[in-house]
Amino acid sequence: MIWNPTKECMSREQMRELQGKRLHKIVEYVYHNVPFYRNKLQEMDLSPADIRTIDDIVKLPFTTKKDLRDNYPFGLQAAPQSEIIRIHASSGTTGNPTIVGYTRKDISIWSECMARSLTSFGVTRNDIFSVSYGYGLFTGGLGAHNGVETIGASVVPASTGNTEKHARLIRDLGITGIACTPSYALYLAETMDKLGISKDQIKLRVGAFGAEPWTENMRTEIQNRLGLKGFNIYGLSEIMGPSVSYECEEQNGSHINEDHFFPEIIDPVTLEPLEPGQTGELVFTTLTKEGMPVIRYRTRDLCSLIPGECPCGRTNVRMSAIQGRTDDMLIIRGINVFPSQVESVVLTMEEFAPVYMLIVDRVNNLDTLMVQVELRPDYFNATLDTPAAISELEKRFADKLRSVLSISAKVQIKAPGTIERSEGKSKHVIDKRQLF
Ligand code: DLL
Repeated sequence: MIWNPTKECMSREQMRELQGKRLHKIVEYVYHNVPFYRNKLQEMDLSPADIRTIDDIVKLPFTTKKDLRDNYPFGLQAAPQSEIIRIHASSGTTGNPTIVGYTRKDISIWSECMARSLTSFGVTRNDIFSVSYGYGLFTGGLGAHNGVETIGASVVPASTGNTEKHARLIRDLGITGIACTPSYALYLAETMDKLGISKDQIKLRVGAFGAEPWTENMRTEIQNRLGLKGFNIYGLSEIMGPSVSYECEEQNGSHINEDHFFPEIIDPVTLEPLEPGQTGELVFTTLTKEGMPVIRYRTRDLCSLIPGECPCGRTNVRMSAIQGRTDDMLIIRGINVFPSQVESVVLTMEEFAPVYMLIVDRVNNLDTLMVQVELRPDYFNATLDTPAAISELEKRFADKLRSVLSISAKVQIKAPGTIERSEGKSKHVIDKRQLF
């Protein structure tokens, strides 16, 4: 089933024409409403009149996460505040999160994209569907929720946490679909084993998994343990949230909602466009967004675009699975974490030297984060013989980290000089998971 055949199956010529018209309109819109873009265009001697077809996109400047940070909180917002009906936020590389406001039309387009995705996964109004992405500032929960309501299935807003209760609800309500991170799906399977709930006592048949990288091995394991078919869903807060792209039954790449989000692949070093099929950095331009449109946003995600027709009938272009990132962002339990956020906390505490290490692992299908930090020699001598002081310091550090990262971390305070130094670029992460 296809939710919107007109938009998901249009000819390539029609799509490019539509994209060209929308690009012209969005450039005109940001030029008049966002001084940041107007200045950038003027510096390049460009005016909206220069952008007529989708091929003109290469003339436009890129936007980066740093631009969003520098314009915190509302500097890139194009619509007046009275038109904004929802605000989401995602982790920034330092203390400030990235703020994204949505107008009513934005939310309605997002719900439509989410409905396209769920329909592609085989979800219908007859399903009982649990949304187990976190609700809140993260786009996963509310984004998926609106899509389920749009197609008319019964939504169970389970969110994350309280997994035992959730497992029982899946059995007792006969829940047939679930949206969550792939690692949460495995954790759920484990919880069901613990509770003695077997695969034949539950009716799950569809999973919408995303928000973090996952492998084909993970897909097979989740499918075997929960008895469902798992589909990939991709998105990012700066562009929309879940449903920027989605798999179809062919499971050979994820179709991009390219009437709303125009994709490009560039060489992350030269910034030159790459050919279809080549792997590089994914760049998106929002073609219809009103709240916070972005022009050529560098996602830092590495993947390729898959040329050619898909047997499912959809004509919108597909992207491969994400193969890595060009920056040091980690995704831990579905939450984006930058080592620089940890550094910003370390620097606020005078007891610590600016030497730290994040150790990420996956234990029983749950991501774990341990942060090691070194005491400064003067504090080391002063606190050595008072274990109570060390544990008070650990607690203070852990609390500060939790408030900045939005996830809890184990902390380990180390003696001066004991965290390994690297000779070249300093290394702050040991990731023991095998995600790509
Ligand atoms: O993770 C939005 C989302 C929610 C997508 C629920 C899918 C499902 P952010 O928190 O801004 O937004 O994180 C965006 O997560 O740039 C990728 O690096 C990664 N990511 C998201 N989906 C996938 C996926 C949401 N399916 C960042 N596969 C992105 C691999 C993914 N990585």
